[in-house]
Amino acid sequence: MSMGFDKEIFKKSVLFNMKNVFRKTVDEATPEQMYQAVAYAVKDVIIDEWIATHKTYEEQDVKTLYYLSMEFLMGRTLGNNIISIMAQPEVKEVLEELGFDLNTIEDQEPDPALGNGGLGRLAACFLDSLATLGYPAYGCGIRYRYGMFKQKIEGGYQVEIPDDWLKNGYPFELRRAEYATEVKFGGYVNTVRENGRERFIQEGYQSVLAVPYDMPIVGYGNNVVNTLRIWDAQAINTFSLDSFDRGDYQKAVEQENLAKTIVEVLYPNDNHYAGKELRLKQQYFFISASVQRAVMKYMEKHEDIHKFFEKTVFQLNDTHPTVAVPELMRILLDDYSLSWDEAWEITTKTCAYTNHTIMSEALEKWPIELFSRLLPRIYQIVEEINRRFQQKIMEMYPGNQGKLRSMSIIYDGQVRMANLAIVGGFSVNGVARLHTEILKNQELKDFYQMMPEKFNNKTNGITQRRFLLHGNPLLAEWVTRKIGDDWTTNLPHIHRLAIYADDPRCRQEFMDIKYQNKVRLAKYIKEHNGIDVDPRSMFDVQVKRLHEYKRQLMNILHVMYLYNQLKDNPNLDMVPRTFLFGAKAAAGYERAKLTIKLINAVADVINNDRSIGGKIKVVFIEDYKVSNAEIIFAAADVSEQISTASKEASGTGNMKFMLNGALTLGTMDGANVEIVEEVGSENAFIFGMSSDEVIRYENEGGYNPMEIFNNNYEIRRVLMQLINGYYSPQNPELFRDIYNSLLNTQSSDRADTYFILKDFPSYAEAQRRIDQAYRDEAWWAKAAILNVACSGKFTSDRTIEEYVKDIWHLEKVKVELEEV
Ligand code: T68
Repeated sequence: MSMGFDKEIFKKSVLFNMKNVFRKTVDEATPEQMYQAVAYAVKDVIIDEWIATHKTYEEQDVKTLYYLSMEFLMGRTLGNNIISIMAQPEVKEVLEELGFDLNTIEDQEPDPALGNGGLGRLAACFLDSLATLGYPAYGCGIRYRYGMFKQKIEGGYQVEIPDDWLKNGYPFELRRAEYATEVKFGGYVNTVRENGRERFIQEGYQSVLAVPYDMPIVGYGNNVVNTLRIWDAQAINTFSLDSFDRGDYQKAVEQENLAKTIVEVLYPNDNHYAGKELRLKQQYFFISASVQRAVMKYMEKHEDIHKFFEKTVFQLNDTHPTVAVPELMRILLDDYSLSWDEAWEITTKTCAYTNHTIMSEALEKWPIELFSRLLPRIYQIVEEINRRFQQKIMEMYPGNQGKLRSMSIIYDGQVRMANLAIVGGFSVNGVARLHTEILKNQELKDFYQMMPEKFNNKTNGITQRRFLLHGNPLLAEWVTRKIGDDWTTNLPHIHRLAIYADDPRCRQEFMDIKYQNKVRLAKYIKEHNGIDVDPRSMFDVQVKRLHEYKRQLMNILHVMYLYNQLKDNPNLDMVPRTFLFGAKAAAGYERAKLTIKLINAVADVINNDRSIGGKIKVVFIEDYKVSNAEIIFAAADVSEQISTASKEASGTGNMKFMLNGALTLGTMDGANVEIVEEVGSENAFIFGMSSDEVIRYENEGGYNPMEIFNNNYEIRRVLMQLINGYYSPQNPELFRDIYNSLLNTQSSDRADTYFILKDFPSYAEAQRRIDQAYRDEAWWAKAAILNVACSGKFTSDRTIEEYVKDIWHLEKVKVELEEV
């Protein structure tokens, strides 16, 4: 496919880089240096495709998507790029000839972690699919100096280590100083009259220079290379200050500091709004730069700004980029002198919004004081958007104060970003069918009634190129041997595997591969955590961000409950099981961090208890991230997707496990609903309350967990062990907060907000079904193969095609390389 790839040229390129960058020969090189030399050689191959792609886009004057996101959780690039240029066998050979192993070299790459979890990883999967399908797109984001922190476990506690991912430079990025753009903060708005029209001018502001770095996003075997553009902040040259400000030393220092702090670090909260001023600065910083550039790029080729939306679409990844709405308005009003109505038509035909959560604690609501001080002109525009929108509400629903209260953009001293995103765009989508229904019928009901045409669902997806082809080479080869390789770009074809689910030999082959992947994970755990796990045990895995609604606590309480049973009856007949956890807790989320400590405390007791004959092991895998996730999914037997129904908008880990042949243990939440629909409920383990039941309880003010505590001895015993020092003899009070959260009404929350005790009996029962089912290896193998076979819907290729058809309306592009 990749016409440009020549093994000998590539080898020379590696040797040349080694000499030129490190002044070394290959024999003297460290693996890290080898990684750099190889990465530059790969980039060299990619560059030609990158140039050709952008040339094609210009020639064909394509419509372009700007995927605006605070987060892109890319994971390592080298391995995927090598796969995408279809040169993996050759690169592997070259490295072997030079005395290196490709896996070891790939492991040298820092894991670019410019994201928290699902939302950031979704953005990365989308970029992969867009390039592979040949759609013109930019990802726009922030080049954080420090990404998601690295997690160490010390004494059972999480310790956060800064992620200095740029320490040795990042070979794949390209600094584009020529596209640097000024972004202004603060000051005040001056009104002047010009040609009978009011003009608004921001004065007394501070500014920073936004400098873009481009990363290539390589399509799979199609010569298409799109761009992830992440913005760095630099101090504006003091000499370019207004004459008025020149020599203002104080201001120069302040601007310097602003530039330094603005892109310093990714906020490590997922599904939580903290209201920090710096966060709003980050948002406006990358949005203003991205939107300015998009307008400039459009105007380089077109005359009429009125048709901007015909060539441009902005997708807002959650509300974090919502200032794009007033920023585009500002540019059209102030820089292009359009009327309000003209500007509004263009803006609302350009912007579209994706919602990723219904949890109220995640809703962005900026205090007016802060918002207007930092973005005075933007705030004026938001006020006017709000004034006009309120007028519309009053026309449609005369005298209805409830509608005003729920839908106003500015309300109760706050700017509500979701409301702004809904009003300022033409599309609002949820990320799984159930989630979209909850948006339409509960959370955003009034908006849905007023503008139903905007609402649509786009069930999330994942890229099979990373999470099967790269992450699970043994299974990928097996699948290809059985059905050919077109699943790599057409995942639904993987359904052809279904016929092999009934074949005993295929079942055996499948289980052998699973076993080898478990051995690989066991080795990883031994090397990184120093813990021995038995690959012959069942691997039961919950990896995702730590959050109360995801209920890692329910999982570990169940482990405690099982352990009690084993202590009562050491001969208990059960399949040996390894419970694996991986999760980062936001640095300020105390209860989440305490849950990590609890998991490790339980692990300590159980793993050191010889009397249970190794029937249970508990492992907390340190520093869960994209690169080890690939290894973990491949090795899983059971996929724990146990959020309180209605709380997990979609989930995407659930899809990665399914693709790798793990069986889902889950609630009817998020995309689990659709997973079960595809694979059949007989091939998954479903338990717990439905979202309707949960929402009904919530509306009724909760339930009484004390009743369960009083009536269920097993649960009571487990809960008492949280406060009697069973797992923390030195400090019996250590887990008191967790105990309280389950039984006592907290300051603002109901007791057991996430219905852990309520769902526990049904969860424990589902766990017993799993134990029984796993004993029948033939059945298990069949169900696992069927999970792989039925995963076709969950490719991000499908998700992207739906966005294109319903929202973006992009044209597919073919890129031809010129012969060299
Ligand atoms: C996740 N959201 C959803 N948020 O929780 C998950 N939030 O169900 C869904 O599958 C995924 O998005 C993709 O749609 C997040 O990951 C965040 O990370 C986040 C970050 C900052 C602020 C708020």
